[in-house]
Amino acid sequence: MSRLLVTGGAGFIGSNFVHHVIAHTDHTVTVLDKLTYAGNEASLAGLPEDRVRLVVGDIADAAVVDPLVAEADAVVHYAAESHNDNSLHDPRPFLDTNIIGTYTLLEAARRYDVRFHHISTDEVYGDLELDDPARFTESTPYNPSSPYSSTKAGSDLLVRAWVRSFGVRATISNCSNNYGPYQHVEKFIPRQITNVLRGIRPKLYGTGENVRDWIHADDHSSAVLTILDKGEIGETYLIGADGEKDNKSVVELILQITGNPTDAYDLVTDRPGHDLRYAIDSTKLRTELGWKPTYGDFESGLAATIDWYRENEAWWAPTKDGVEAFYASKGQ
Ligand code: NAD
Ligand code: TDX
Repeated sequence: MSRLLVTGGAGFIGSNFVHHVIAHTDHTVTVLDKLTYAGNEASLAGLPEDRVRLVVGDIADAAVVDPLVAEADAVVHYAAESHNDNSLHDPRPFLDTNIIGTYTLLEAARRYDVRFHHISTDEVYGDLELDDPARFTESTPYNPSSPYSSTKAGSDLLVRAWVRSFGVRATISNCSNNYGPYQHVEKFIPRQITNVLRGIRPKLYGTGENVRDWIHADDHSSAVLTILDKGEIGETYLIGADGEKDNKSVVELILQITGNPTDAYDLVTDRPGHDLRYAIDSTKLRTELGWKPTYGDFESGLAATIDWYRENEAWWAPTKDGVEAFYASKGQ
């Protein structure tokens, strides 16, 4: 049994991880989360109070971070400003949280010699051409495109430096696009699902040809637990489930599953600097640590996610109108 400190545990992937940990291990969890617009206490509802505790605070505040890290056996660091579109509008919070926040946690992990796992993204590698047979691997050079991905790249490099220079016992994982329950409606899949549920036409940026490599958040969680358990200190592991799909196909699938005409969507203003394609080669994680995903079928995972949003309107309804007003102001 271990005591995990999970930063950003009230966000999308962090809360999925906390649910996964409670269901599959006997660890206890302290969530440290600032509850920004993206954090939601309701995502942790129903979890046992004797195993999960929420501390509301900022990862960039050493006075909050230090005692929590000191009492933990391991830190799993999910907290971030995570939305590319927001980073194009107002980059500053991305620097404060993703860079200074990660630095503050690393200093605490160094001070108290606590095992650290850093959650990152495939976006640090930039993008691929649609017809490029290559996929990202652990040795692909960093080439981030947006303020979001450049701050995530910076945070990864801080972790590597704290391992090398100070002996911090850290690992890093870079995962592809996640889908599943508890994802904020600003993101692509929940935005389109909740649009359809509200009778609004889905909105595809540009031509809809951009490709993302989808993995269910629960598979991401099992991969992170595997790395915590068996990962080698100082190593980076790419997490992916061979789920490449272009955005247009995803929207068509959402329309089809919900019984709508598959061409009932709008093409809208493209995202500036929009990465064309991401694709992960997760051979290292699979062969060295023996992990494999369990959600093999994207269509049934997507159908279950649509059901979740249909059944949990109270979770997303309060944020929907504000998100749509923000996008409408940008022609999206
Ligand atoms: P999210 O925006 O849903 O959640 C982020 C959480 O962090 C929120 O609960 C928020 O309140 C909290 N937070 C933000 N700033 C904070 C601060 N200063 N102090 C404490 N808490 C703070 O994000 P997500 O999609 O769940 O992403 C989680 C992590 O996974 C991020 O590090 C992201 O880069 C990474 N990631 C995401 C994806 C994806 O597809 N969403 C893919 C790969 C990696
Ligand atoms: O309304 C939309 N229409 C649309 O076509 C939105 C919101 C997005 N898109 C496109 C842009 C991307 O090609 O869909 C794709 C996915 O967009 P996002 O959900 O914003 O995700 P992305 O930019 O790919 O980044 C995500 O995956 C990697 C997460 O938000 C990041 O945190 C993670 O690092």
